[in-house]
Amino acid sequence: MPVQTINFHIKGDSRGSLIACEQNHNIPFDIKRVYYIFNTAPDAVRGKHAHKTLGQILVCISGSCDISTEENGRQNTYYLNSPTHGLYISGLVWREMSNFSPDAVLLVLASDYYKESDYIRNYKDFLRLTKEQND
Ligand code: T46
Repeated sequence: MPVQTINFHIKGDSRGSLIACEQNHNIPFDIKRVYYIFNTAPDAVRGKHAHKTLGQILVCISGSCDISTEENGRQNTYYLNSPTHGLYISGLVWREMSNFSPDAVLLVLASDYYKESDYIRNYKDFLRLTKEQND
């Protein structure tokens, strides 16, 4: 499945909670890059692109935001509001992030380094590539 929700196992005790992300254990790829998005304007819409090969797990470790996805004609919106849940996106998936709360910090674990050549930033190109993939 190109878009999957992930529930992280919480190590908790009387002091609080801890979640560990380990490559090829609970994260299904080698983690080559970590970035985080914060201070997002309330009306901002980020993303608006797909990737050719990148796999990513998105976790809203503080606050909340919406992740809208489209793959193979299927559209969904996921409300991320917990450090205990992630969204795994791989394959040809158009994604948009919006509705960021003022305290939102969106953490992203990525399977590869930043490569602009992996981005599909034109929606018509995304639809064409989706069609080619299905032909
Ligand atoms: C994605 C969503 C969820 C870098 O230099 N290195 C990086 O690793 C990244 C991610 C970005 N950048 C530069 C490229 C742009 O000049 O930072 C600037 C903002 O990047 P972008 O407009 O692509 O950011 P978003 O929030 O629209 O998308 C990002 C990721 O780029 C993308 O892979 O899936 O978050």
